[in-house]
Amino acid sequence: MKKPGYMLGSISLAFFLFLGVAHAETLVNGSFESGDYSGWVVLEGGTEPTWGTWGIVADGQTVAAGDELYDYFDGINVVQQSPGLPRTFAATDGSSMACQLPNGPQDHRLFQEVALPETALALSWDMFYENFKGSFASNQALAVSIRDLNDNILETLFYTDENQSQVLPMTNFVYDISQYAGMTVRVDVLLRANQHYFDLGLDNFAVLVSDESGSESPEALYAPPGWSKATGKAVGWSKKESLAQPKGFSKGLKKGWDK
Ligand SMILES: [Ca+2]
Repeated sequence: MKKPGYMLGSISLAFFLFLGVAHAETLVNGSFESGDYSGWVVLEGGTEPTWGTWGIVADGQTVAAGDELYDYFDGINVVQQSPGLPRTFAATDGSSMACQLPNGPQDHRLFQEVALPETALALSWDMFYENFKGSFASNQALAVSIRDLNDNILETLFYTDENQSQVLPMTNFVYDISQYAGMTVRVDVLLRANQHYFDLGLDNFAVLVSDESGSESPEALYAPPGWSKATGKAVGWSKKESLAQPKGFSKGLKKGWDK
């Protein structure tokens, strides 16, 4: 018969192993430390190359109205016009981060195809936004979704519904994606800025996996705010079950902001 202390130790170790999480290498350049969008696909709708900028900014960099910022989609420098400027960017991991600064009515996407390991637990990332319209709409919205390789949305993890504020400071998000473990999926950000300026910043995407070594990844070190130790589920943000599929990825409008 085992001693009570031994039993307790076994239970504690098993509990620890089950709860331990660590970062996986399956998602590459999630912190944009390459200084570009290596590993990612950036897209913009419409035909106006200056109506959106998928930029990379350095930690501490200030972008002012009238400054040029390189757009990694169109491959040109774009003069920035957002009323959110000047803005000083603060990376949450490393020395650089991603941003999208719309200048006119356009859709913008950023995604990466990720082979999730069987041990995948959650997707974690840091994000800020500021919507100058003052309200959200289907064409004035921000969504972070898991898509299949045919671009079908499997689950929308975050969506700017009526419960979300118009201005969000840099915030860590963590969502349970364990149901997609073993699958190759697209980790996808969609910004639809068709009515007004809508600034976005992103950093530190990571897939959290269960840590079977149990040695170097104490759960307390990795579990970000919002992660429930009790359930292994994301808390604090409501999941939206579905988001209407954007109609194509078209077309921007050759006029000012939609009313
Ligand atoms: Ca970074």
